[in-house]
Amino acid sequence: MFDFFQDEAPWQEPLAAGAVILRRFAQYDVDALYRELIRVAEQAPFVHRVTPGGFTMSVAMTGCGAAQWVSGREGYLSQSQHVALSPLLLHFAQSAATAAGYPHFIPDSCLINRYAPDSKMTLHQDKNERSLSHPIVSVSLGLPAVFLFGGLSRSDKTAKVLLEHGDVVVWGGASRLCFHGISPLKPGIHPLTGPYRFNLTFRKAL
Ligand code: MD6
Ligand code: FE
Repeated sequence: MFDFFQDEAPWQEPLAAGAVILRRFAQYDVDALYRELIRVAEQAPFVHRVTPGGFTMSVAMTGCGAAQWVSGREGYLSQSQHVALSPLLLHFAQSAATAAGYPHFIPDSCLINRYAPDSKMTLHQDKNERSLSHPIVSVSLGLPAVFLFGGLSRSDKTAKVLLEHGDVVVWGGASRLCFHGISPLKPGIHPLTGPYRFNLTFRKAL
């Protein structure tokens, strides 16, 4: 076992109304979450999707659960053939949501993003979920990345926060439609994930 965290207790950092960073919340679950991610990717390999504008995304994606992301324009597709959202993932997401003040969150889907060096996520809103009254729980694994968190309009100023291995962001409520993104990933090697950053986002999509 690697001692990534030197037994630092988790702490919370408010990000915006309804949004909070749970620093190191996943510290005891990172190995199990990573194993789950590998298991999902063995059954549903990572792919680089093409955006509605015709650009191939630098981030590779997979996922599990009832709904899989298809593209910005098509939104979610309910799939009969899919990798199940495991009890471990479900319970993890619910405990993070509860810690952030959303005790009734029942996700049905988990999207998994893989960032290699220079991969980025341009500013976007997550608005394809059927009900926006549910929060999103986001877990970062591996290399650190700069997370951009803006307002309800694309041109709003963005806060820049570093998300590190084991950090969790939960947001809903007034912030649910805030624009956000990830700056190009700096190259590095992480003891668990090697040259990658992974991000798991749990949602109630359907
Ligand atoms: C990422 N995250 O952290 C990208 N979306 O790699 C997201 O796009 C995201 O972290 C909705 C809610 C939480 C997120
Ligand atoms: Fe997003």
